[in-house]
Amino acid sequence: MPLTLLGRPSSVNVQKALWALAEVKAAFTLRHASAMLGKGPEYGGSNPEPLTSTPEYLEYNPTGLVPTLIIEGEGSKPSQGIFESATIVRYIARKYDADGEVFKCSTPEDEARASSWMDYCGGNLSDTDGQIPAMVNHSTRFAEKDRDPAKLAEAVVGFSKRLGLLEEQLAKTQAFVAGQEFTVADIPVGCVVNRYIVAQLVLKERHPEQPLDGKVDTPSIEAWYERLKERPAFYSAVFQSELLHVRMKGADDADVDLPEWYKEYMSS
Ligand SMILES: N[C@@H](CCC(=O)N[C@@H](CS)C(=O)NCC(=O)O)C(=O)O
Repeated sequence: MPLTLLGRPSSVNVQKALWALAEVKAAFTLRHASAMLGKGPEYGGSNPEPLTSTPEYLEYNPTGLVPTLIIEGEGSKPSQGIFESATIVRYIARKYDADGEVFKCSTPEDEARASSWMDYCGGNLSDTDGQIPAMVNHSTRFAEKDRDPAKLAEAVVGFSKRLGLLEEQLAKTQAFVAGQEFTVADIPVGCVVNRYIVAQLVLKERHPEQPLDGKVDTPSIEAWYERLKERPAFYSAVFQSELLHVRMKGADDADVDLPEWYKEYMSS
């Protein structure tokens, strides 16, 4: 069944869907959709009537947010929209990796272990008094005159203090979020942590003088993050998307096959 993903690769939640689709090598069409298109300095033009507020879009995703995955209807079967990034990731795993070759979640208990961390990521870990948006706003989304390296550093330091549980878990597993194997849990958590790591790359390259006083060390998270970077699907769908989003060098020098949607995004 043909798939269409609606969203923008600069969204941390869309990156989750892009990464999962790339892991299972599912064919899909990316259609750019966002209420933000035209608003931030990274986008040209204006978009007073975004696709995401049309009745057609809201039929598929009543939240009006991105991502939305559309399973195109066939014959008498109507198209179906799936929303909420964690649900999209779980659907992709179930549908395109039924044998658990990529995501090692074969029993209901494995699935529940992974799901706990996904829900934790969507709840407590991401509910951060604006730290996650601040990381991207002060790296790229705000007009240059409104970006404040001190605020960027404050968001990074604040978020590092929220990573205690995850650091403990990864120190225990010494491998992946839900245990010894890569699972769907690594996807949402990896996308959020990627934003945090890339914010630090921005600080290092553009504001090396900016102190990061109080930042908590997270060695097990960093070791896991390096393991994620070895996965071509993560590298292009998440790491490179974010580098491109914040206009950092190195976005196109990876030794991996870039997906078609990514090449189009780069040249748009
Ligand atoms: N809980 C939702 C949150 C979705 C969400 O907040 N998406 C943001 C982008 S990260 C959004 O749609 N922003 C407005 C837009 O881009 O139109 C999910 O995980 O899918």
